[in-house]
Amino acid sequence: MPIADADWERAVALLTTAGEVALACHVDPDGDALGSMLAMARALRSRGVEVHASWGTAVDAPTAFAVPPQYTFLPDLGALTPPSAFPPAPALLMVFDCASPERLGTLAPVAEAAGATIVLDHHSSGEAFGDVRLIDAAAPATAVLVTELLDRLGVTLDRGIASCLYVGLVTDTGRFTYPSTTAATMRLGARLIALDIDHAAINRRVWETHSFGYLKVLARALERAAIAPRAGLAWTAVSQADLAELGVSLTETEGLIDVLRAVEAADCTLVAKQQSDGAWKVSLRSKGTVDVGRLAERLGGGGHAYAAGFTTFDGPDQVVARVTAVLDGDDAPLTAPLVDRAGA
Ligand SMILES: [Mn+2]
Repeated sequence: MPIADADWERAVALLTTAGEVALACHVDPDGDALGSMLAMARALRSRGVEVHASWGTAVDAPTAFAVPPQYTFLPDLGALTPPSAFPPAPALLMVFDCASPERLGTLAPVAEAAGATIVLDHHSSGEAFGDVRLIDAAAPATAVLVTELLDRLGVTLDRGIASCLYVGLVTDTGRFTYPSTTAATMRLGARLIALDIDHAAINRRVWETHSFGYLKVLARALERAAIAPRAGLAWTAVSQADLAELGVSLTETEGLIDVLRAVEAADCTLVAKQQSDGAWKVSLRSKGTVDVGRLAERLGGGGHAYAAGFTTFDGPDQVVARVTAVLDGDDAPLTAPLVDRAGA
């Protein structure tokens, strides 16, 4: 459902009077979470607002506060606030790309304590939270919603803001290839490129630059990949041992699932990645037949029709058994057309 004008206006009113704003995105930020938050931070600073921008870590699995290597070219990273210095009870908090307060990890209590919270997100599932909810499940990226908010605030997009928004857009649309991509998505891409961003360098850095260790992790993951033919599922797993032996961080393995996704025999792709606390973070992708968002919900997680996930302490074999049981069942979650491409 599109966001009501009244909600946009409430967000604009809160932001127009705020002298200080705290911004947070989800733990283990991806390109959209990070790009959306950094774009907003830069825009607010250009208006003279004092900004604190950060993200927490998983409550049970503390990790260092570090920008994933593929995003270290983004502007203003030096102005990020470590989570330990984040204001515990800001008058105004903005939350990006976060379907539930849990996804804020160690910063979740801030959403409780804040005077007002504005949530910008495009996940269809999750626990409703926040005072002003700018949520559009049809939006291909949170960065699209940030752009609309900046337009409504009358912010002129500079090259830095445009680079941040472009990273959010290009990562969550899989370089404009996922079904959520519409004519409007391409028009926004064109608008950002017209602002003289170095889109070729951004794409090379985000998609085509890896450590040698990552290629070795990829080789292991592909070696152990398997297909469950009846369910149409291709799957693999990456353990903490793989990562430790090859000196690779979890955030570096974000693109692994896209490699596996190429398997023709599979409509559905699953990658289980072991977290530092031993839990397995399970990512799911669909090429269109299965609604993996609803699949993930049945297994305690959530997400979008085409990209979703859940976390469990069960090992990969048990995870695959549970997922294939749902996919092989009579009431397997199938997709309905999500996007009105002609209208967008
Ligand atoms: Mn997103």
